[in-house]
Amino acid sequence: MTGKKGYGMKTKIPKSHPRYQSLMEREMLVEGFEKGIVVPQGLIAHGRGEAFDYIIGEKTIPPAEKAIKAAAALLLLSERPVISVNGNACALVGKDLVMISNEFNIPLEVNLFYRTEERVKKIIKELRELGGKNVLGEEVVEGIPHLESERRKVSPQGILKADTVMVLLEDGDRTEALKKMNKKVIAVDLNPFSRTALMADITIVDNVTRAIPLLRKFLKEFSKKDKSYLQEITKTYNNNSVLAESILYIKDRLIELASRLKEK
Ligand code: PTJ
Repeated sequence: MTGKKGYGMKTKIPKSHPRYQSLMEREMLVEGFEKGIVVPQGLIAHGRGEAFDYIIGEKTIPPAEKAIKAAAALLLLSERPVISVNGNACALVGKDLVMISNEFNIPLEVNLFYRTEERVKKIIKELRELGGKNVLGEEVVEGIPHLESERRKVSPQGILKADTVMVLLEDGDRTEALKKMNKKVIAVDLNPFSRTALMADITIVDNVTRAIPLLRKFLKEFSKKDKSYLQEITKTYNNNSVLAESILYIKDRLIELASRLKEK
């Protein structure tokens, strides 16, 4: 990858670099920032995510895979699922989200914490240029009660009437508010301690760049299964115990890394 103008893609990042994937994600965010899709705060939020990703070993850990399977089953069982897209999600996994949306008839709704109408338009345009057929978020109502942030503005065709909302890199308040509206919430958040992670019905503790392609794979696989198979997955899924598994995974990994150092 070599570069255009601006901050992004200036430096050639060799594919052999041990941190190639992580560095490329930064480039995607910087490019999104230059296009006006990602906010500067989004760059900081990604840094927090990176730290957790480093700790889990930058791979999809078994509890995350369990949560992704449950998310695929729930999305297929839901009558009106919606995927909420913010700036970071668009920059990192816009194309994958568009493919999921088109293939499984799940609308994408642009919903921003740092909302400006200009940014909403830019993100909608980007998702449409990536092929998105059902992208909402421009015509909104103040639909989420007791939520003061800009995220309260939702589409009457999308999040307002959704039974399941998938949120990526989220702040905790809206998850709580969506739960109060009796909606099911699926969250992707590398931080297993965040309020979003604790409040959601299904929390995927994984990087969106791995979780979303894997979700697509399970959606494809599960769309061939019957309803009772999917219901069994959602019925037996327990988010608290899966979250606990993620935290214990981190604990065991840290102990192992520390013991290896001591043995040296
Ligand atoms: O585009 P906007 O205006 O809606 O703003 C988006 C941000 C991300 C700035 C906004 O939602 C925000 O401030 O989020 P928070 O409260 O910082 O929460 C983001 C969460 O996502 C944190 O818990 C991070 O650990 C986590 N995170 C960051 N990068 C990733 C991630 N989780 C999964 N994959 C990532 N790549």
